[in-house]
Amino acid sequence: MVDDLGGEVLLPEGAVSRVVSLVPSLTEALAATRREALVGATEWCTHPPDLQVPRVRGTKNPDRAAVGALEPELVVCVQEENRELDVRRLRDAGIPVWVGVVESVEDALRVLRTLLLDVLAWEEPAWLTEVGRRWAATSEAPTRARVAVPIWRDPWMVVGARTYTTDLLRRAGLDNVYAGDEGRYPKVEVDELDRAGADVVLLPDEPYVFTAQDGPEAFTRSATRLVSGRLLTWYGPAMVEAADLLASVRADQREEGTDTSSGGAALDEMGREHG
Ligand code: B12
Repeated sequence: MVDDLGGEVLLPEGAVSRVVSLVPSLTEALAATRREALVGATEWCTHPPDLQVPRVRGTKNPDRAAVGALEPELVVCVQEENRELDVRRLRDAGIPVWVGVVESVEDALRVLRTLLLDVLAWEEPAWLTEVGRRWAATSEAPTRARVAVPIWRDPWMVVGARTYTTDLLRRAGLDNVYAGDEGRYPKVEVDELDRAGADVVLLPDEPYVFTAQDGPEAFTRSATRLVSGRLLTWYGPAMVEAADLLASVRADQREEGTDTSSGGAALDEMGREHG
C-alpha cells in the first residue's frame, strides 16, 4: 500500500486494530468509527470530548518514543499538519506511517474513505455516508457572498488558495476573497484584510482563539462573525455541522441584502438531492 505522497506503508493482514493519530480531525473520524482501535492521539485532539487515550504531545512536535511505546500498527498523518521529519524518523524506527494530502473537500472525502475502508479495512460508518450526502453535490454552487478567514494574528494570517477551507466555503456559496492568493495561509496586514471586500470576516476559535474581546475590534469596515474553527478546518464528522454553520452564514448575508442571486439554498438542495 502507498500513501498520498507515494510512501510505502506495510500493513498487517485484515483490519488494523492499533492506530495512533497525529491529526486532530482524523482522530475524531477514527474515534467515531472504531474507538477501541485508537490507542494514541495528540493533546490537540479535543474531539470527541470524552476520548480517553494516551497523548503523545502535539501535531508538530510529537513524542516519537511515546508513539513507538504504544506499538501502533499504523500512525496516521497529513501533509499540512505534521512534519516530514517526524514521518521519516517514525518510519526509520520501523513504524508504518500513512500520510494523507487534503487541499479540497474532494481530497477530504477521498482521504477519509481511503483511510477507513482501504487502509484500515474497516466498514463505512454512517457518519461518512452522511458527510458524502451533504457535500458531494455542492461543487458547482455559484458563489453568493464574500468572506475572509483569519486563522492567526500578529502576524495576521488568512486561509488562502488550495485549502480545504476555501473549497468548503466555495461549495457553500461563500467566496473567499483570498482564494486566488499565492500562499495557502498567507500573512496579510490587518488594514488590507479589513479593506479586502469581504461581506463578513469569519473569526474562528482555533488555531488562534479569536473572541468577542480579541479580533472584532481590529475591523472598522468589514462585519465580523465569531465561528467554530473546528467546523471550518476539521474534515470528518464535523463536516455535517459545518454544512449547517455555512448555510447560516449565507442566510445572514441574505438578510443583510448582499445577495445577488438565489443561492443560499444550495446546501439544503444538496441534502434533498441525495436524501
Ligand atoms: C496555518 C496554521 C494552520 C492551518 C493548517 C496548516 C498548518 N497546520 O500548518 C489550519 C488553519 C488548517 C490549522 C489547523 C489546526 N492547527 Co494550526 N496553525 C497554523 C499556524 C497559524 C501557522 C503554521 C504555518 O505557518 N503553516 C504553514 C507551513 C509551515 O506549512 P505548509 O506550508 O503546509 O508546509 C509544511 C508541510 O507541507 C510539511 N511537509 C512538506 N513535505 C512534507 C512531507 C511529509 C511526509 C509531511 C508529513 C509533511 C510535509 O512541512 C512544511 C513545513 O512544516 C500555526 C501557528 C504559527 N503561527 O506558527 C498553527 C499551529 C501549527 N496549529 C496548531 C494546532 C494545534 C491546530 C489545530 C489542532 C487547531 C487548534 N486546536 O489550535 C488544527 C488542526 C486541524 C486538523 N485538520 O486537524 C498548533 C500546533 C501545536 C503543536 N505544537 O503541535 C500551532 C503551532 C498553533 C499553536 N496553538 O501554537 N492550523
